[in-house]
Amino acid sequence: MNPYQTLSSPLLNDAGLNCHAVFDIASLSTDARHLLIERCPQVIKYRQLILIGHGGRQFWQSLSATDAVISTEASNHPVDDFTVSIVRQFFESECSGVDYEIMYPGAYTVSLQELGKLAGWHHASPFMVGINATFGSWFAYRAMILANTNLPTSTPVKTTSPCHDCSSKICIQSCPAQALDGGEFHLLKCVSYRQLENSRCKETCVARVSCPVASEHRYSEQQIHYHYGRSIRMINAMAKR
Ligand code: B12
Repeated sequence: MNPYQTLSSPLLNDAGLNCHAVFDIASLSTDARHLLIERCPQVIKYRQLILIGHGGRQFWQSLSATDAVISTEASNHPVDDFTVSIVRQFFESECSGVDYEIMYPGAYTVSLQELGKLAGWHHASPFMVGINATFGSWFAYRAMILANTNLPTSTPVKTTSPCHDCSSKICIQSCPAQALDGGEFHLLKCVSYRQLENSRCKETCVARVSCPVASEHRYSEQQIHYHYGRSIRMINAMAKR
């Protein structure tokens, strides 16, 4: 069990949705509550906010074992579809009759990384994706749900950033776009380099892959290519507009 796995649900955990944080909305800071209300007004109808993520490889293995075709078509969202179907099954079987709404995946623009900070999952890394001591950067936010549940609230996991003790800063040196120079992430350098014909980061992130933290949890090549393939297609589409 990892320190973020606070719900014992076999449905979630067997699907690799093994990171959970339950917040009582009324106990959030006033600032966080206002931001949430601004971004998703429905918040006022619910008691709890549940953040669900995956850490490590199990999620992809479980997704691959379903009939979902892991398509590279931008219109197809097997990761989100699989997550939503597991979350719905979780509510049907383990929180039956409870009102809930899935806000992510969806159209709402709440910062998942800010929620991850509140949950103690997220430390900033030089390469923009969050990092934590258990999974390194090999975790992501898969669902955010508002619900009238009475689940036990989770205590934020307190850890220091693994980047703190990293003396080599190999990610900064290995970025072919020099997009991490000076310890800051330069999105434009990253994105412009990724769009080049002979880019080494078209369907991967050389800096992220070079990070030694929790490399045993590193996604498979197929999963890395899937996620970065999607983001490069989104970037290319935005550039054409
Ligand atoms: C836009 C986006 C991108 C854009 C980046 C554009 C940019 N300007 O940064 C693009 C398309 C390039 C991108 C790519 C990728 N992304 Co992206 N992306 C996002 C997205 C949708 C929003 C990020 C963002 O703009 N955040 C800042 C915004 C929300 O700030 P804001 O509106 O100004 O809000 C501020 C305040 O109002 C306040 N706030 C807002 N809401 C709330 C709520 C609370 C409670 C509080 C306290 C505060 C608060 O905080 C913000 C200030 O920090 C997030 C998902 C999400 N909804 O968070 C994923 C996300 C950041 N991406 C993610 C990933 C993994 C990637 C990719 C690696 C590919 C992928 N999809 O797997 C690539 C690689 C990036 C690269 N090197 O090229 C992950 C990171 C996971 C992690 N472990 O940290 C996220 C979290 C998605 C996920 N499902 O997990 N991405």
